[in-house]
Amino acid sequence: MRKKILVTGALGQIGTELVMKLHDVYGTDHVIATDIRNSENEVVQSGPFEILDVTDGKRMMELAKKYQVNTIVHLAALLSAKAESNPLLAWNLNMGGLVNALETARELNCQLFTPSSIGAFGPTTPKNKTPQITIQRPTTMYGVNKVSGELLCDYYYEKFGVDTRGVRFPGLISYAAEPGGGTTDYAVDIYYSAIERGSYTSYIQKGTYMDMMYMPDALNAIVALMEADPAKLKHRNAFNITAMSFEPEEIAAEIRKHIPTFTISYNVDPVRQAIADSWPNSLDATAAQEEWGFKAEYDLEKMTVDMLGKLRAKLLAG
Ligand code: AKB
Repeated sequence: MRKKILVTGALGQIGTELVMKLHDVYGTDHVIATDIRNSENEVVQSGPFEILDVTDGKRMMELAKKYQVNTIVHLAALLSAKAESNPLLAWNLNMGGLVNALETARELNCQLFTPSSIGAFGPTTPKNKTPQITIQRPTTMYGVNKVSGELLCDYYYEKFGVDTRGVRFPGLISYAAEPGGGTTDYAVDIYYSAIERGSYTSYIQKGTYMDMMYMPDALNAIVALMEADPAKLKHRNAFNITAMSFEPEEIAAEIRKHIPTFTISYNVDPVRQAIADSWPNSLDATAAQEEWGFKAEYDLEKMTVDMLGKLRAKLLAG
């Protein structure tokens, strides 16, 4: 059956690009974009758009019924650093929104995709090539939300047969919409700053490795997993995926290949550094590769060429 998809958090970093991709794959009328705010942007102007606060389960259900959707892509969430500055809000929004999405999916028999994150791991997790199944004792509110969300999605599949699917995203790098409130955001900020100022002051300390991925690979992964043959999915939710792992000096060196005078300095933010230190250096994505053919096309070199080119064009256009 052709998918008809309700997307929450459609004006966020992932949603802004995912909605346009879903228009291409499934047709504009088959994608209902929703967000808590409105904005003059192509997501709002190019197809169905509705205001939705994901903590309002009644409204989510009404919209899902109104448009007769059979799939929900639930993206609305507070990211790690923001969640740490307001843990109770994070719990209410991240968990309340997910429960509403799961209940809507259960009642209307929808497939549900929702992302987990490298934030679902903690300081006692093996740091390198972190396995698919391993110790998960995160020390952040965001991590607590993500682990709870993974378990809740497994529960709704086992108990109610809801077709839940998800990946653990690494830091996502993109030029269309800026991320907000994450720990890995430095790897986006650095490109803006390189073009606009020729230098960057990093809030993450040199030597801190984290997994990262360029947005086109993240979007392909979402569609590939949503379309994957359920008979082949042993894990279903929270698949480890990654494209690259680097630390600030390495991304700076890559940028320097294109902007030779570029410099990086450090003014470390203790909160975000502590979060980064509690996360893995690199994930093992074997389960995603074997069960639904996950493959990333962009490494640091290829991403930097594309990112600098696209960002320059965007910033020039004003
Ligand atoms: C964050 O930094 O909070 C996010 C994530 C890795 O989930 N980008």
